[in-house]
Amino acid sequence: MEPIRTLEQMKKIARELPSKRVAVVRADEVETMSAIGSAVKDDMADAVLIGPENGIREAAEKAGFDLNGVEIIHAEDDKTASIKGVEIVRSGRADVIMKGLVATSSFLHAILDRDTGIRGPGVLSHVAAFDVPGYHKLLIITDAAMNIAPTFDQKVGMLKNAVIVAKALGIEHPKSTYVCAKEVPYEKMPCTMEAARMKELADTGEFGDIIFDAPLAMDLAVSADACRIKKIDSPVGGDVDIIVLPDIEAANVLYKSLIFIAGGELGAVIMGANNPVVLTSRADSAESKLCSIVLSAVVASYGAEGGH
Ligand code: COD
Repeated sequence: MEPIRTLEQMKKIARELPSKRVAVVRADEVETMSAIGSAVKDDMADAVLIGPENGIREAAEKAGFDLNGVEIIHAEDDKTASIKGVEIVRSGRADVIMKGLVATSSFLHAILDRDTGIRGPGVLSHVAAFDVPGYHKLLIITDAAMNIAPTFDQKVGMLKNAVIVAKALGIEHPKSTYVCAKEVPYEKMPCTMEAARMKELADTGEFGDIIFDAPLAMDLAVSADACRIKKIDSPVGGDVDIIVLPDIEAANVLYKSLIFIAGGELGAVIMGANNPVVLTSRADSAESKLCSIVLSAVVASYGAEGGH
């Protein structure tokens, strides 16, 4: 499969794949309903909607989504809806779980529950694939929304999760880095030391057949001109696919800057659970919400079929 370079290409691939089923927790919200409705109408996903039934029907009417043939599971409150959603995914009746109007913490705790949840063996982390005017391909960043101050081991898990997303997008040898403020290890900047440690680990093959170089500053990761001017010869420089960021602040600032300054759209997914999880941000556009559903469906197809 050719690497997917834009979100439009990703949607085209999703239409060609067998539809994955998305369990939407508290679907009684117009924005969520519009996104899932667009994905269903455009043959990119199927849905099961969980939450107060009247609210779901009202939201669907406002979103212009015909619920004929769509399964609705009534659940009055956040906790019940979250538990039901997770149960449906656990039992294999859906492939992806999505957060609607439910509070983030109720939703994540149902997923993380050791007995009834769908947590996998590793870290859960947020992976966002950006389509940004001014960059020549998708730019994958992690973690802007889940891990607040990740340890080194959690960052290792974050990169592994992002690599799965890259591979699901057809990027066989994702060029990856840990972005810092400097491109040489420097004791006074702990991130640069950590990035150098990640490079040592990458050299042992811990991340599979990716191309890894770090530390790199942001300009060097995305700009070949910057590499030339600064005389940096890096196999990742100017052509990065995946960027690991030091913490949620750095990643969230980059995420919001790519949207609000650079005009980017994105698809995002929480990886590391047994199924992809969609957790959109209120700041995401309708298109980005749709692309998050589509990205999660593409990742679910990749997981289920061990490749597309
Ligand atoms: N991966 C795997 N397991 C995890 C993870 C993770 N990322 N986070 C927590 N767990 C497990 C723990 O091992 C433990 O077993 C259980 O879950 C509870 O762990 P706590 O007590 O550390 O977790 P909480 O409840 O304090 O916080 C977990 C959250 C994901 C809710 C927390 O990290 C958080 O609030 N993240 C930011 C979410 C957010 O607000 N995002 C939107 C704005 S950017």
